[in-house]
Amino acid sequence: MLKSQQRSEGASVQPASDFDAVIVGAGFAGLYMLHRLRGLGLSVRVYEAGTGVGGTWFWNRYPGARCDVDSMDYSYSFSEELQQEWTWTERYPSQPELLRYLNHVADRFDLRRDIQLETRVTAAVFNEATGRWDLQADTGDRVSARFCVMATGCYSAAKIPNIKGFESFKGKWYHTSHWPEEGVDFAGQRVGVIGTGSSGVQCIPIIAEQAAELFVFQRSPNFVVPARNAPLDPEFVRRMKENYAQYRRDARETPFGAISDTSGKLALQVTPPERRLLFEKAWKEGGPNILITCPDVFGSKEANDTVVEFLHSKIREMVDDPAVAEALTPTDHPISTRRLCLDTNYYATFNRENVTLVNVRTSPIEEITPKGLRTGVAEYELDSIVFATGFDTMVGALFNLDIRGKAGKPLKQKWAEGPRTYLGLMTAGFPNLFTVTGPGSPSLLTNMVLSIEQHVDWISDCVQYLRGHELDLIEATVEAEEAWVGHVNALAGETLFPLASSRYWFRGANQPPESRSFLAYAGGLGSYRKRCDDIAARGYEGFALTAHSQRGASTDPGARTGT
Ligand code: N01
Repeated sequence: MLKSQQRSEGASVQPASDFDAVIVGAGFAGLYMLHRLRGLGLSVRVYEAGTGVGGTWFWNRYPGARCDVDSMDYSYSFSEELQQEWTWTERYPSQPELLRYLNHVADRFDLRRDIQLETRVTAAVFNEATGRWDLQADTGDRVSARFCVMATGCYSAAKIPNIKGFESFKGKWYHTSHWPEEGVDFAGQRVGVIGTGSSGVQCIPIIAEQAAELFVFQRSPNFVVPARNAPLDPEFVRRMKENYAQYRRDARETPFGAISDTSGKLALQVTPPERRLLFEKAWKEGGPNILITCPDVFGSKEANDTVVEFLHSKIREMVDDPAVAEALTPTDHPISTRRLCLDTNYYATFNRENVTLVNVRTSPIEEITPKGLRTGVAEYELDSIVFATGFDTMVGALFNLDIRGKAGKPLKQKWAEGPRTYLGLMTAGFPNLFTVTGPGSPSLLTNMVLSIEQHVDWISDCVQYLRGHELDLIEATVEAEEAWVGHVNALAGETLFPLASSRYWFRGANQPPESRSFLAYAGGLGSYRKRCDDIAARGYEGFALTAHSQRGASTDPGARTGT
C-alpha cells in the first residue's frame, strides 16, 4: 500500500499520482478549496502537515486561544444549510470550538477522503515540458498536478527569535503556535513569556493563574481592549439566522467582511466630552468596535490620537503601579496599524503579586542561559519559556517549501526584496500557482473567512473558465503585477500604516521606501472583490491565458495586460 493511502483519513483514496489540482493545507482555505474544485469534477488531493484538519486552529492551541472576530462572522458563508445547522456558543469562538467546527465541515462535505494528513509538501516545481506542477512531500510522495493552490495560511511559519544560548536552556520551551496537544501544566513553575501580541495577550492571564511566578518580557506594548466574550444569547442567534443569507451578502461588500457599529460621527467633529462618551460606549461593549466608532480614526492621525489618549487613560486606571502602567502604554504607533488585541484580564494580570513585567526594549534579552534568560540588567531563572513571538507573516509558509516557477526560478529569489503578486492571487513566472489570501490581497486586514471564500470562489471560477475555453495555463503578466504592487503600496500610503514600524507590514526593508511591498490590500474587501470580478469579466485582464500546446506562442488567445 502506498504511504499516501495509509495516511489518508478516508477509505477511497485514489492511487493516482496525477491530479487536476493539489492543495497545500487543510485549514479554512484548503477545506473550502477542495469542496469547490471537487464540485467542478476535478481530481484533487489536499496535503496537510498536521495530524488533523484545521490549519491555524489546529496548531494554535495555547491557553486562551480564541479568535478576535465574532463567531457568526468568522465562519463559512458559502452554505446556508451549514450556517443554519451550526450553532456557536460564544461571542468569540475559542480554538477548541473552531476546531470542532472545521472537523464538522470536513465530515459534512465528505472532504476527508481527499485529504492526506501528516504530509508536508517540501517542493513544488513547475515543469515547463508538461505544463504541470511536480510536488514532493516529506513522506516521499511525488505527485503532479495541473493546478497548485497554496492554502498555507498567513500565520503558519512560527518565528522563534535567534537568541544566543538558546540550545543551552535546560528547562522546557514552547511556541504558542505549536502548543502540545495534551496541554502544559505550569503549576509551581517560574515561567517567562516573550512577546505581547495577540497570542501573548491571550495566554499571559491564564499562565499567570497557574504559574508560581510569571515574567513577561515585553519589547513593544500593544493596544489592548476588553473582548467581553460571553455566551451567545439564543435569541440573538435566532435573529441572526433568520437573516443570515442577507447579512452575509451585505457583509461581503463591506471593507472588513462583517457589519459593525459605527457612530457615524467623526472624532474631530464632536466635543471632547461627547467623544469620550462614544469611546466609553465602545469600551463597555468590548471588541474592536472602538476602532470604527469614529471612522476618521483610520485616516487622520489627529483623530487617531483621540482614541489613543482614551486608551492610555484606561491603562492608567487599570494598572496599580504607575511605572508598570507606563511601560504597558503603547506610544510608538497609531492604533489600528498593528493588530488590536482583545483581552480578558490582561492589564489586571499585572497587578498580581506573581507577575513581573520586564521591559526588553530598554534592556534587551542578551542571552538564554541553561537556567533561564539574561537581559542587559538581570538574570531570570525560569523553568519554562513561552515564545509568543508570532509568525513570518504570509510569506514564511510559502518560503518553507521550495517553490520554483518557469526556468526553475525559486519563489524565494523572486521575492527576495518582498513579495510581488497580482491581486495577491498569482505571481508572474509561476503559472497555475494560486495563493489563497496571498500578499497583496485584503486577507489579514479583514475577516479572514470571507476573504478566503472570495479567493476560493475566484480561483474556482477561473479554473472553470480555463476548462470551458480549452485553456490550461494562466499566469499573471509582469506589467499587471508591477501595477498591482504599486497600487497596493499607494493605498497603504493613504493610511496610517506607514507610521507603524515597517517590520510589521512592509517587506523589503533594505529597499527605498517606494520599493517596499506592503503586505495587504488596504482598500477593503468589498472594493477588492469588485476589482477581481471585473478583471475576470474582462477575460482575466492582466493574465496571460494559454493552451499548453501554445505555450510561448505570441498569439496567446487570452493574453491581457495592465490593471
Ligand atoms: O504575534 P505578533 P502573535 N524579543 O507578531 C515579540 C493573529 N492572532 O502570535 O512587537 C522580544 O503579533 C514582538 O515584539 P515587537 C493576529 O492577527 C489572532 O501574538 O516585535 N520580543 C511581539 O510583541 C496577530 O496579529 C488572535 O517588538 C519579541 C510578539 O513577540 C497574529 O496572529 C490570536 C522578539 C509577537 O507578536 C500574530 O500574533 C492570536 C524578541 N526577539 C494571534 N521577537 C486572535 O484572533 C518577537 N517579539 C485573537
